[in-house]
Amino acid sequence: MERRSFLKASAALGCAATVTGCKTSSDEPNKVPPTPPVEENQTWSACLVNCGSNCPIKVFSRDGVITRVEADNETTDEYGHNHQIRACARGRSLKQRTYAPDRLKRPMKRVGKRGEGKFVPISWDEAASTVASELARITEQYGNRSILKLYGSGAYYGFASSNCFNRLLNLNGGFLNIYGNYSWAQQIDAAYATWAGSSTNGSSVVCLEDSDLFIGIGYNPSEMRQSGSGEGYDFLQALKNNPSLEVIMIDPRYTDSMAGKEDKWLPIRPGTDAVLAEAIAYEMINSGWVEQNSKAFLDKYCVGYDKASLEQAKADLEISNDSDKRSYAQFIDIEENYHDYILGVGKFTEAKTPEWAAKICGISASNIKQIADKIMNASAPFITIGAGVNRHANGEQAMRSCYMLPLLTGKLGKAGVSNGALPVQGGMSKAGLGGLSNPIKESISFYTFSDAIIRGHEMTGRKDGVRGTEDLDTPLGHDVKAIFAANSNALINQHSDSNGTHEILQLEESEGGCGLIVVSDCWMTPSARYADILLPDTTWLESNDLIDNSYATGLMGYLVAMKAAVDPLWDCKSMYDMCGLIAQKMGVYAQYSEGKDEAAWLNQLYAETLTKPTSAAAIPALPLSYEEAQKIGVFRSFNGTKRLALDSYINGGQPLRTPSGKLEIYSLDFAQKAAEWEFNSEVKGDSITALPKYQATWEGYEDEETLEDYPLQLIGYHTKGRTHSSYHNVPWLREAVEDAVWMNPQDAHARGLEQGVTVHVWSQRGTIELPVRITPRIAPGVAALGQGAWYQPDPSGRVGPSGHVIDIGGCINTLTRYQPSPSAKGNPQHTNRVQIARA
Ligand SMILES: Nc1nc2c(c(=O)[nH]1)N[C@H]1C(S)=C(S)[C@@H](COP(=O)(O)OP(=O)(O)OC[C@H]3O[C@@H](n4cnc5c(=O)[nH]c(N)nc54)[C@H](O)[C@@H]3O)O[C@H]1N2
Ligand SMILES: Nc1nc2c(c(=O)[nH]1)N[C@H]1C(S)=C(S)[C@@H](COP(=O)(O)OP(=O)(O)OC[C@H]3O[C@@H](n4cnc5c(=O)[nH]c(N)nc54)[C@H](O)[C@@H]3O)O[C@H]1N2
Ligand code: SF4
Ligand SMILES: [Mo]
Repeated sequence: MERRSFLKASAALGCAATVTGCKTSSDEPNKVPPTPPVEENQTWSACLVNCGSNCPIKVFSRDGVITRVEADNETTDEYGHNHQIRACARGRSLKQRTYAPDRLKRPMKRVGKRGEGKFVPISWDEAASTVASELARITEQYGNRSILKLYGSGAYYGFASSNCFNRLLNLNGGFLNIYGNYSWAQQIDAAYATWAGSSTNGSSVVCLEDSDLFIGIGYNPSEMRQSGSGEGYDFLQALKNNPSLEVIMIDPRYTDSMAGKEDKWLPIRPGTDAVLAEAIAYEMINSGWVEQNSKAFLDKYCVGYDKASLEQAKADLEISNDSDKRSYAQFIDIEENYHDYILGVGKFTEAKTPEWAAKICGISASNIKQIADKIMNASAPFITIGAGVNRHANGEQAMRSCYMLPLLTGKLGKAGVSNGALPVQGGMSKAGLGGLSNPIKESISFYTFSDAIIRGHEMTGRKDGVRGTEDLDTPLGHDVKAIFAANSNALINQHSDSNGTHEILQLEESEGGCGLIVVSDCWMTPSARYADILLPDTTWLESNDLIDNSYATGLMGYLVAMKAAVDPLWDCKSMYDMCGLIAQKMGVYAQYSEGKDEAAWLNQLYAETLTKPTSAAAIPALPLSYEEAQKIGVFRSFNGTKRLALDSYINGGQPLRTPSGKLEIYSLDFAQKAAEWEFNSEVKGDSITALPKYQATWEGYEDEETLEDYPLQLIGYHTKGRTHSSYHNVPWLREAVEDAVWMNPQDAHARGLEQGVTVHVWSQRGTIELPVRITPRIAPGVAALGQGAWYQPDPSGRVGPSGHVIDIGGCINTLTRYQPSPSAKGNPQHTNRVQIARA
């Protein structure tokens, strides 16, 4: 079907085919939503999960019981003006989630081993006293650097956020910081190396109007930005508004962002995007196109394209007044330039031809040549590289290699062109509760927390990426002894190697493990099972708060003044109140609360929000009092301004903050790290280079060590049925979006598998059990699994082919490896080799 007619057809189909936050009622204008019965009370809440949006939710309740929820159905719903911020299936299931049988109802303390899930209820008084006294003991015994606030992204509150824990821990003298995140660790590093800026500063999606070619590499906004006002919806509108835009998608999976909207899908082998990028570069350079068309751009704005460019950069650095800059000159090797590397000349021997690339990445040489031709012929190529590419063993280099493509076109700064980064987002902003300042300067990568439990004392900057120590060899000097995990399931479920993490978390303090694990959640998640003290939080529907549109809202900004639909259920307390109780026991309540209760804080934060520049354009206008705002609920502000990537550098003449001030093809920071850091030669691909280069890695396509026993590559993806592990415990969603491992018919038939049979998927680290979905939507040789299912080792102790107890929950992290990536020390969770067989 032609794309344009498909778009019409899909508009008519509405939501029926897929579970998306799409627009059914505007397609059925006569269908008016039911008027609530009079005795029902209606308030506004929101879905605060980490999907990039915070969709408003209408909550109906009667006699203190939530009766139903609705998505935003206000306004006349004109796109680009006041369109509705419709919640997806997840937000619409919030009543189920709020009343889920596994809600944490009262504070508890652990009585069994960590992970066993054996707890006894305790009073809030006991819970708060225990946390306060244990925190004091551990601080005294091991120091503040042994206390860690874990990464957690489960609730994007403004006020009752996990910052309440930061306040507590800072009032206790501080804690070990973490840097980076599971989403973008490697791409942040790559963007920093290339333009010393954000990895989300790509041109805004509306700029697609001016483009004639879109290339999405691992870019899937329709599934990962599902809000009715999110990037996914903007992307769909942009395609509709520019029917002549050619769309090429490169992804091992055929995603909903395609589903007929693409002109071409090129299934690529995971972890090999750098190979594809290099072969495209080869075509562009070898044909003489770069010399004729973009050489002047590369000379003026970039460092490292060829020998001359590096010679110039070295000379410039050597005469710099800034001694830091002068010291970078020593890391320049002029033979190590991109032109020679790609063509295989000078010190390099292998040309990066399409024929070479095809064998590795699985895309044919003729297709590679065709994409290269399209890029060269496009007047405004808009290239976007999604974070699926970064969540790999050497995601840093994969991202940097792909960022080369927009540079080579020489068209950056022109209308309709982007730089490869994720599209910049708009939005309104709100004031939130601050976490107070942390006097501790040392930080570790978010991802290395489990390692820091057992070897924090010896972790260094040179080997482990520890920051803030005196020098690269001064060890952190402390193991992690206390963990505070608030709205996080990263303690085990979302972290790599669940079975390995289990072993570490199970260690008692006397065995060299943690002395205190505090978990605050609303449900008995896999991570909650590892808590020593469990603190039950109120859910979003029980909360008063002030929230904005979160970080990937697309072009529609909004604020929601949330009002609790019902009182805190059971014996739950808001994060502000539970931390307040602990603060009392610590004797720091006055500093913690600054003399304010919830209402006083919300009034203050609301007043601060009123002064934000984005507040002026709110529709309707923001009233003076927070209480009034709660009655209205939702305030919107659409901003469709076209924002061009790197505009201020290319068109505004402002230098970049890279050491050279230019776009760095040859990264001076990477060159320095490559020279100074220590990498593990036993870990294939654990290395970095100044140039963006493809690295064959452990458990990558080319890894021979695992080829025989684990012939399939396995990637995770962010499924519509959950946000990470959030919403896993909602049966509606488990029915709506199947949790099954995707396999290509070729691979399934070779194993004698039929559709839907139960299979074992195993790696060197564990076995999971779940159904198989046989589908041509996944490349041959690759398996795919929605991440976030809950880790659940079979209580009967059945052992799988890997020799581990089978995870009947089907959590992908039972299979993933804990191996920090070379530079960012981030999570390589999409790099896995597995075998699959009938269970
Ligand atoms: N529905 C839903 N939405 C979400 C989330 C969720 O859990 N569920 N989580 C949110 C969060 S916190 C984040 S960080 C984002 C994550 O958003 P992304 O990082 O974009 O999501 P992924 O699904 O991991 O990867 C995107 C695509 O990359 C593909 N991919 C994987 N490996 C490769 C590769 O080597 N090469 C190429 N070319 N493609 C590859 C995957 O098949 C997938 O289609 O999503 C956010 N939105
Ligand atoms: N294999 C693999 N692993 C991955 C990924 C992948 O692609 N593949 N993606 C990674 C990415 S990008 C991310 S961002 C991380 C996300 O990892 P996490 O930040 O751990 O996100 P969630 O799994 O959503 O867990 C959030 C937790 O918050 C809890 N929660 C929700 N609302 C509230 C509340 O109001 N109060 C409290 N106290 N708790 C609440 C939820 O119940 C849940 O336990 O996962 C990473 N893990
Ligand atoms: S999961 Fe995201 S898109 Fe869905 S309702 Fe929640 S905030 Fe909106
Ligand atoms: Mo993420």
